[in-house]
Order: sequence, then structure tokens, then C-alpha cells
Amino acid sequence: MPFFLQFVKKLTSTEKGSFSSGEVESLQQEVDVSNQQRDHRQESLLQTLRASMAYHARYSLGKEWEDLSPRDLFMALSLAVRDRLVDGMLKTEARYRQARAKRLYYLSMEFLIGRSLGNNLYNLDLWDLCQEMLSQMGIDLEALQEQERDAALGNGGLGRLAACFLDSLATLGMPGYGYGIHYEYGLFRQEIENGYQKEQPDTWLAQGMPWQIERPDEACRVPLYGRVEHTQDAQGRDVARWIEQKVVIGVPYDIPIVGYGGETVNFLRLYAARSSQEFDMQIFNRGDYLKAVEQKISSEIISKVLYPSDSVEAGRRLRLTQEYFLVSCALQDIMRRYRQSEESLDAFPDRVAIQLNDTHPALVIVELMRLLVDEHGLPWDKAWEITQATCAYTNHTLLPEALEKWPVSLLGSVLPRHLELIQEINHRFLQQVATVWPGDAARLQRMSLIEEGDPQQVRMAHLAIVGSHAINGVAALHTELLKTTMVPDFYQLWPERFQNKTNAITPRRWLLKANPPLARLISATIGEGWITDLDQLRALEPYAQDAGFQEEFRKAKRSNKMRLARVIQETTGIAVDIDTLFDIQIKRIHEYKRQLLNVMHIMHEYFMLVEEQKPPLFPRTYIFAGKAAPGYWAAKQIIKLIHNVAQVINNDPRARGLITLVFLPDYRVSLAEKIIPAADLSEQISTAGTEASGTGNMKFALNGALTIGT
Ligand code: 26Q
Repeated sequence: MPFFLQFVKKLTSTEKGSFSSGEVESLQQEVDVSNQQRDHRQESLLQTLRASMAYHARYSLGKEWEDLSPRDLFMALSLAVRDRLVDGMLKTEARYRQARAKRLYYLSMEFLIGRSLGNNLYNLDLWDLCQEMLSQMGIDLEALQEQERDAALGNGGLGRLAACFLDSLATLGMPGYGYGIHYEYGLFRQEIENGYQKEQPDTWLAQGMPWQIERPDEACRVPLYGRVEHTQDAQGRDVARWIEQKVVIGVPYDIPIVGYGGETVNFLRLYAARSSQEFDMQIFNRGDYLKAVEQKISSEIISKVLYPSDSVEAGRRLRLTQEYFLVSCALQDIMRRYRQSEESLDAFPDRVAIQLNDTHPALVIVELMRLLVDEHGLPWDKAWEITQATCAYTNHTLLPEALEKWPVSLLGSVLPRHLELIQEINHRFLQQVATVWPGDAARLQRMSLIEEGDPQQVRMAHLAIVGSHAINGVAALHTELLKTTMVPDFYQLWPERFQNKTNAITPRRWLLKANPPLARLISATIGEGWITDLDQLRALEPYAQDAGFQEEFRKAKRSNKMRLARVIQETTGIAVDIDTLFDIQIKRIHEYKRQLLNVMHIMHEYFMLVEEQKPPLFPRTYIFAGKAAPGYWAAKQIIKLIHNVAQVINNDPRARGLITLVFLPDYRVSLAEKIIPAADLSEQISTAGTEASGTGNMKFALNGALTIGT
């Protein structure tokens, strides 16, 4: 045992012996040697990184060092960091393969990643080193980060949750992968013109995206449209053939996801749609070359843009096509990887778990049945057993208007074979219901996968429930409401399938990276264990009344408020006083989230001040940020109202220093990282029972804000 450890052991044992001067001296020597070794390692790491950055500047960007713009410097550094991620990714894959590990695939139409440079540096423990290296070159790392565009491939909570899960899976060393769509345009950029929201395209890829690795060799073919032909095999069994399809190509792009400590590097695989040679062979064959090329372009529209609404866009063919495109690409890739190590499909659920992020990828249930039954010739019951054992569904909303439904005719035209399979699944399911509740026609109608009416619609939540072995809500109350009010029939039928999985957030991005002063204070007080084991924050409880700790906490909050005040000044021109209470509501603009209630309270405070001469109890700065879906009129009016009220209050000398109102444009992950650490008060005031979980609420709490909420 090294002397150092003996020393520690002696120190911590109950009978603390004293140390001879010789012992102390040899400890000092050991500490010196270990410090030198560390300095040496750090120095050589720094040199490696510097050399790698110079290499990429020259050979990836093709520029002389002196000619690099700030953007180039960001690219060169990111590519140098990416090399390390790739090494880790290959090692991780070898480890999983060796262990024949069961793999988790998180299928989601959204991944709201934000920026990656800072996060990767923190998780690789290279932040301090990089900061030092760059400062030697006269470059400020904080400023350099601003060169990175957010990867905004999501609308809000559901997409950000997916991104947080990827961080946690990698940190826990688990083989968990994200599968999504490589949208050319992420969520729109929000500009404010005369108080109104204006949407601009998000060209996040235009200047190059250093983190992604294109993998054209693993591209796959996605069939669409066509019709189904039924024949019989030698044994007289029905054989379905999906024919005359149009084919789109899915090209994967991998984004490495490194866990804290750098031991595990998983990836997020995003598919871009490319036209296939034969997308519409008939047009080619007719010799209409230009028309055929036009067709090719139209198939690439599938991955063009993220739908900017966080509730349902009813009946959009392109959205349905996007959902199937994700499902088909992901499942082909999952099957390919499975077959590399396994022969029989029987063991599929032992090696593969597929998690559905809401109903958006629910077609995976039908697609898996199609592959098993039509392509691999499995009997229906066996295929169904495998499918159910593989899939699990997370529900994120109870709002009826947010439940996905697809018109039967639309689904049948894009995916004719899938419609048949859904009808077969429904037929067998309703038979089962009828044996449990004989003669209960109303129940059959309530539970059917097909909603009667004009038009008939496929209920995606019912499909997701029937095809899954586990169904979860995202908070205790939400799960109870799911069971008792949203789908009570299903809960009565299969109570064991319903479970709660309360949402969470990654403390790496939302505390360690976003709030360095508070993270340092916590680590200095209770050690660094909290970074991967958040329950350890309990150890802070004894310091709640500690004057010294309180003082340091206040200093941290103050410096974060200063940083946010600079951002507010730069983006809105409004000067805010950091000694006022920062009262913050940032989230998508929605009626159920009640930003309107918040503004009306602000108006009330203002009228009390100017009409009744009653100043507020405490001077406040109200801060809002959030995007409205482009087609959501009421939400856009709320944005306009906030601006009009701000115009009045901020220009009234009577309110100066007492009430200030700010709307920060273009809410996004990187902006949230600057706003949340500066909050004194977190507004969580949705109509009771309507917010499934919320996750922004947790980010505020973790950064030491008080919550006001329903
Ligand atoms: C569906 C069909 C067509 C077009 C768009 C959509 C669509 C897209 C996004 C429907 C819903 C969403 C997003 C929903 C969402 O973000 N829900 C939030 O999920 C969080 C994570 O569980 C919860 O914390 C929030 O309470 C919940 O609102």
C-alpha cells in the first residue's frame, strides 16, 4: 500500500496515532512525486491537444494558423476533441460486444442537444486544461463556445429529456443509443419584430457540424406507398407482398455521446433522407429526365425540417412519413447489429430494448411485426410475443388535443401493409377484450385502435399500449392520472404494465457546466461525488444555516445574475438591476402553462404602484423566454402582450428600479444555461394537473432558485 494511503487510513481510523517527523517527510515526498507526475501528464496532454488542433486547422480546414477566424478555431478545437471521442467510441463498442450486452434504443423524433463543445470538455475532464491551452494562445474558451450553433432538433421538454437521458446512459456506462432524424433545419429561430414573433429558418449545419460522422456505408432503404398482394404458400398460408413501393434512402450520421469521466462513449444516430435512383422509376422510364430529378428532390424533403409544434399537427402526410422513416431506418439498423452476434430471433428481447418517446415512433410495433412475419416468416403469435417483449412506451401528455391520431385512409396510402397489420392487431386485441368483458360494446369501442367517425382514425396511444410490455408516465401524479383518467380501461386490463418513471435532468450540463461558481462551492463543501450521484447533495443540509456557506452561495448567485444582465443588455438593450429579485418563466408559450396569468399579475403590481401608490414588496425583474408554435395564434398574442406591457412599464419612471419586464428572444438550450443559474424565483404555474412533469422546474431547483408553483 502506498504510504499516502496508509497515512489516510491512519488519519481516518478511530485510534488516530501521531506521526513521526520521518513519516510526515516521506508523505511530503510522495505527494510531490505524484503532483509532478500529474503535472507531467497534464503537460503532455496539453501538447497532444495543441498539436491535434494545429493538425485539424491545416488538414481539415485547409488554413494557415494565422488565418483562422474564431469560427475556425472552434472547428479545429472541436475536431481535436472529436478524435478523442472516436477512440472512446470504438473502445466502448468493443467492450459491449465482448460482454454481449443488451442494448437500449431510444427512438425519438426529437433530440434537443444544444451545444456540445463545453459539455464534451467537462465530461472528458479537459475543460481546465483547454482553458489553459487556449489562454496561452490568447483565446478565451468561454467566448469560443459562442461560435457553436445549438443543435435544436426538438421543441422542448420531450426532446431535451431525450438528450439528458443520453448523457446519463453514457455516464452510467450503459449501452443506450438515441435514434432520430437528421433534420436539415431544427426548431425555427425566433426574432421579435414590433413585439411579434417572427420565425426564421435554423441553418445549424450551414457552417459545418464538427461532431457528426456520416456513415454512407450503413445507409438503408425505406419503402413507401405501393400496394399489397396476397397469395398462399405451399401450406395454404396467407403470404403478403408489399409491391410497387417507392424507395427513399436513409443515411446515418453519428454524434458521439461521452459520459462523465470519459470511460463510455455511446452515440446518437440521426438519419437523413436521400433520394434513391429508383424513387419513381416510371418517370425515368418515360424518359422525362428533369421531372424525374424533381421527384428525387421531393423525397429528400422527409428530413428537411422539424415540425415546430409541441402538440399534434393533425393529418400531415409529411409528418407521418417522417415517423415511419425514423422507425424503418432504426429497426433495420437494430436488426443488422443483432444479426452480427445472434442467429435466432427468439432471443431478440433479451438483447434489444426499444423505448418509444411518446407515440411518435409507435409504428415501430407494426414495422417489427411486418419484418418478423412477412420477411422472416415467423408465426403471428411468436412475432407478437417478441414485439411486446421488446417495446415499451413513455407517455408525455394527457391533453386530448395532443394525442396522435392518423386518418385510416392516409395511413393506408403511405403504408398499405401497415394498415392491414394494425387491423389484424386490433382484431385479435378486441377478441381478448371481449372475453374479459363479454357483451360490453361500449368498452370495445373505447379501447379499439381505430376510432369510428368521419374520418376513421388510428389511435397511436392505443397501438403503443397494446404493443408494449411496459407503459410509463413521467411523474407520480401524471402516472396516476394516466391510469385513472386517460386510459382506465387499459389499466384495468393490464395493471402490471403501468409504472411511473419520474423525469430527471443531467446535473453535468445543468449544474457543473452551466453554473461553475455554485458547482465549485458544492464540491469544496461536500466533494465531487454529487456529479454522478445527485443524492449526495443531502450532505449540504448541515450548511443551510452556515453563514460562511450562505455568503459564498450569494456570491455565486450574484455573479450569475451579472452574467445574465450582460446578456439581457446585449440582446434587448434593457439595463437590469442585479439587486432586484429575478423572477423567471421560460418554456414553450402555451395557454395551459399560463404565461398569461403571470403577465396579468405583473400588470396588477404595476397598477397597484401607479394608481394606489403601493410599491411591490420587493423590487423585481420579470424575465420571460419561449417560442410559440407558428400556427398557435393565442400563444403568439401572449408574446405580443408581454412586449406591450414591457414597453409601458420599462418606460415609466415611477416603476424604475421597482418593476422591470424582459422578454429574451430565441429561447434555446444555450440561453437556458445562462438564464437558469441567475434565477431567484422559478415560475411553474400551469393549470393544476396539466403539466405531465416539467423538467425546467428541476433545473431551477438544482441551481438554488425558489419555486412558486401549482
Ligand atoms: C406530434 C404530432 C405531430 C407534430 C408534433 C407532435 C408533437 C411534438 C412534440 C407532440 C408533442 C411534442 C412534445 C411534447 C412535450 O415536450 N411534452 C413534455 O414532455 C416533457 C418530458 O416528459 C414533460 O416534462 C412535459 O411536462 C411535457 O409537456
